[in-house]
Amino acid sequence: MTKKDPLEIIREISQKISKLEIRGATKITIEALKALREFVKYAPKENFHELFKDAINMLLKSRPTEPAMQNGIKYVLYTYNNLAKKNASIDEIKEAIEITSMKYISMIKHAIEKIVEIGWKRIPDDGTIMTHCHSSTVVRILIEAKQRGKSFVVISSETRPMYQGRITSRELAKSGIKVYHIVDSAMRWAARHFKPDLALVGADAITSTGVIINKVGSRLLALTAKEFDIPLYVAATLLKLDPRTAFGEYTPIEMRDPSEVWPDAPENVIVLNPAFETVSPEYIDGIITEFGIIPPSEVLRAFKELYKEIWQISKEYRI
Ligand code: RI2
Repeated sequence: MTKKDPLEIIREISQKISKLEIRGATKITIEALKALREFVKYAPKENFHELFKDAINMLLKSRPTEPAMQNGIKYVLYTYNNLAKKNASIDEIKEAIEITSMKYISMIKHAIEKIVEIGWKRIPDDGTIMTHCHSSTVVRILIEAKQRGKSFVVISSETRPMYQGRITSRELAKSGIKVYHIVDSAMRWAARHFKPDLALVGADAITSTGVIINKVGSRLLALTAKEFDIPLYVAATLLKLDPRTAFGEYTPIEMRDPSEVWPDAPENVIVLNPAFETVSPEYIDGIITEFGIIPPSEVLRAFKELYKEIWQISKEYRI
């Protein structure tokens, strides 16, 4: 085995996550946990505890609005703490970290499979669907619906400043789905013009009261959907629920580098770049989760039922 700097593995992934080279809540989660597995392979026994804590902190800081990743990391951390308390050997600890990381990865993959299985049936045949940004969950639902023989059109907004909407449009078009690609500010125009049957977005975070946090522009879509009576659905695993919100805290909204919006903005122009925004429960007709399609008011109950262990851990680790 060639020697690798274990913290370098984590640093590299964290930077890729911060720079959006790895992006999308589900992908970030899987890659962060894979990196932890890789880290333990190379971490030396002598200062393992110290390095492990640095690795965890680096990953947690990479993107603040990603509870699916944070829940996974807490899950691994819990295993680590239990064994460290019992003075388990480093080999035992390493093995347990690897197993727990893999377990969480398969939990999230399994959750997405279930969501796709449920979600494709909601796609209206011969209908028009509006979406925003790039959610791998939403794209998978749409592709599944297409493969099951449904015919529909998707309106995809470009998602300034990083244009994730182009990824959506490209992936859907490649799967033979007809796509209309619009600028974000044409959302209302598109809704009036096409009279869509459904709006469907992903989520980065879900709060304990069923508020959804998703790419900035999602609330504009929600307001548009409300105005034209278009049902709005959110497709997201309950692993994106931020348990801290049940204990009084807010999910932080990531403010990104202004240069993504305007790299050479003139002096005295203050460029703001919030990455996400909230969509309140009153705009949401249903959340397509691995538990089924549920109203926002049911998310905490469903999370507690499905992920008992993670809920217990979150009560202990309010990080
Ligand atoms: P999946 C993305 O954030 C979008 O906001 C998308 O709706 C969300 O992650 C969920 O994506 P970003 O990483 O987990 O582009 O469904 O900032 O792939």
